[in-house]
Amino acid sequence: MKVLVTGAAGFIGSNLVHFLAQERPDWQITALDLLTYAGNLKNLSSVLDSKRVSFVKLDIADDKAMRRLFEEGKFDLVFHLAAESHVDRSIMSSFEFVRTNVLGTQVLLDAARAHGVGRFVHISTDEVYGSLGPTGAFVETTPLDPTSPYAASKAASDLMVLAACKTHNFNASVTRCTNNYGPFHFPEKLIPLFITNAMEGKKLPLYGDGMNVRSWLYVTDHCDALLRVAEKGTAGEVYNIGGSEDAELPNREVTFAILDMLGKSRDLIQPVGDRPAHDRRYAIDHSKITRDLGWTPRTPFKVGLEQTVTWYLENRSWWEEIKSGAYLSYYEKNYANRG
Ligand code: NAD
Ligand code: TDX
Repeated sequence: MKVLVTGAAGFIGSNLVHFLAQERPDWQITALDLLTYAGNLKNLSSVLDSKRVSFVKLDIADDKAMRRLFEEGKFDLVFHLAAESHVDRSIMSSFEFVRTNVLGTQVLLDAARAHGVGRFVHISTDEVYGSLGPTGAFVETTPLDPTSPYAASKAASDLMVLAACKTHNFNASVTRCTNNYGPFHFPEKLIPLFITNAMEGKKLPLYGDGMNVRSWLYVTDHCDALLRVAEKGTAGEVYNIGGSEDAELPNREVTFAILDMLGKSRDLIQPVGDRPAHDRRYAIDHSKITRDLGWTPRTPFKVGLEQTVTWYLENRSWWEEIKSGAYLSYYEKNYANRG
């Protein structure tokens, strides 16, 4: 089986390559990534030693390069994760979000169809559904109502994938998951940012009243769901993927849990101005993937968070290297005017 993983040097992509290398040892995996600010080859160093995983640095929006890659690669299966993924960055500037997430996905779809790829899994997000009130959960038929430019670009890419299924009988499925957490998570997102800031004795900038709710999915549980969708999912279907029952929490509770695990004071919390159009709550009803593909999340939030905190404690050089240079300019720009 020849498999392409796009966005393979990012957070979920690198975890997926590790997971597939372990679970499907006979697969030949091509790990593709442009190595933007969010991509890091170190995330793949332990699997790149093996002959079963190879790396290519390419831009998914480069039509010629994608057609050449697919012609040579003869892939049976594609997991498409490459994306610009941070909401705050999309609010500062949306261009790369449309280029990679929308145009890049279409280029990839065209190349995959032209070269007879048998199965395509498009990794999307619950953010395409917009914001929930205090009760209820997103189901696969919830109307799309994205609020951020990031979420809008993901919604557009989902629709292009589903259109290819309808128009061209292309064998693709779309997955929409909640917030992931775990090793190799870039420290611009809430959990890795707050763990590493707390370790450095820096303030934890909590947006608004800290009561926005997210449902947290341990990244390995997500990878398990993606493999099931690839192998047993149905063309043209959307699958929601959600976290464990104890993982739906307001941001302030997550922040307290991180500080408690690190033995740090809650005085480190700094309430700051809110994100524009900050979605109040996400929650996923994942009964379809449980019923059809037998998947449920296995990692309770406390266990997953402890594993994650331990990983950041043991891999200080990984995140210290990231939190320098261009990262500091981004940080300054994003947090400067929040009060
Ligand atoms: P990430 O930002 O950590 O990784 C994205 C990777 O894509 C990076 O390695 C980057 O270099 C690469 N990339 C960006 N533009 C590219 C291009 N033009 N060509 C090739 N590679 C390019 O993101 P992540 O958190 O790992 O998210 C992976 C996917 O999962 C994304 O599609 C995201 O929308 C989706 N998702 C993420 C979460 C989450 O909580 N992290 C939740 C739901 C869905
Ligand atoms: O400094 C911060 N302070 C803060 O209070 C940051 C970075 C975030 N937050 C809040 C905003 C959200 O309510 O924490 C929550 C989580 O924020 P992010 O980690 O930025 O994630 P979110 O915006 O929920 O989006 C994530 O999940 C869905 C991923 O970044 C997306 O790629 C994915 O699609």
